[in-house]
Amino acid sequence: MLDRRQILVALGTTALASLAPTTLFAAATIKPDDASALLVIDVQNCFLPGGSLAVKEGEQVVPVINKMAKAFSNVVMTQDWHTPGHVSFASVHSGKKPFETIDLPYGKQVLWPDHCVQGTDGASLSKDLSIPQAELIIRKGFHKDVDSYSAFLEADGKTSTGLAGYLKGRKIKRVFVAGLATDFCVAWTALDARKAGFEVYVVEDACRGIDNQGSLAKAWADMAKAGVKRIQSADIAVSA
Ligand code: VGL
Ligand code: ZN
Repeated sequence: MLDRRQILVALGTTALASLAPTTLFAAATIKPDDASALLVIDVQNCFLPGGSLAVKEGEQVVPVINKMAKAFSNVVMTQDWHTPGHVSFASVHSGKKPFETIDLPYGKQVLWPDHCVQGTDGASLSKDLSIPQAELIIRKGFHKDVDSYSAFLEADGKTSTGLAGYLKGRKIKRVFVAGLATDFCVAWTALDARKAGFEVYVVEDACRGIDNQGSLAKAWADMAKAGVKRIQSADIAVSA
C-alpha cells in the first residue's frame, strides 16, 4: 500500500516529468540530420554595422549562427552579389531615394542604397563567420535588371539560382534559415523553400530584420501561412 506521502511524491514526479520538456526548460529538441541543411543568408559586410545597408543588430547573428552551425553537416551560405548600377539601387533611378519603391516589369521593387557590389569589401562574407564545413556559396542578384532576395528564385519569379536542384541532388529534405535580413532575403528564401517542397525552419534569434514600412510583421505572417516553422537557436541540439 502507498501511504499519503508516497502518493504525493509519485504525483509530483509525474507532473514534473510531463511539464519539464515543454515548459520548464528551453529543451533543445530538434536534432539536424544528414537530410538537413543550414542556409546562412547574406551575412555580408554591407548588412553589418558600418555597411551601406546595415541591418540593426546585424552583427548579433554571427555568434548565434557559428554555434548553431556545429549541429549541421550541411551548410550553404549565400552572398548578395550585384552588378555596379544594379536595378535595385536607388542611385540609378532619377528622383528616387532608398526605401522608396518603383514598378519594374516583374513587379514592385524596393530601392536600396548601393550595396553588395561584386568583388567589393562590402560584398564579402563577415570575417567573423566560422563555419569551415560550409559546402557551397550561392551568389544571387547578379543579373543587372533583376533583383534576387531569395536564394532559390530571382525576383522575376522564374529564373532559378540552382539551389533547389543542388539540395535535392544531395537528398536534403529540411532547411533551417538564418541570417540577414529576416523580412527580405531570409523570408523570401524560406517561402521559396516551402514552394520547392522542403520542410522549413526559420531561426528567429539567428536573424535580424530591416523592417521597412511593416515588412517584418508581414514577412512573419506570410511565413506562418506558408507553413514555415519559427524556432529559436536554443531549440536546436548542439553537442558540445
Ligand atoms: C537584402 C535588401 C536588398 C537582404 C538584399 O539580404 O535581405 N535586402 N538586398
Ligand atoms: Zn541586394
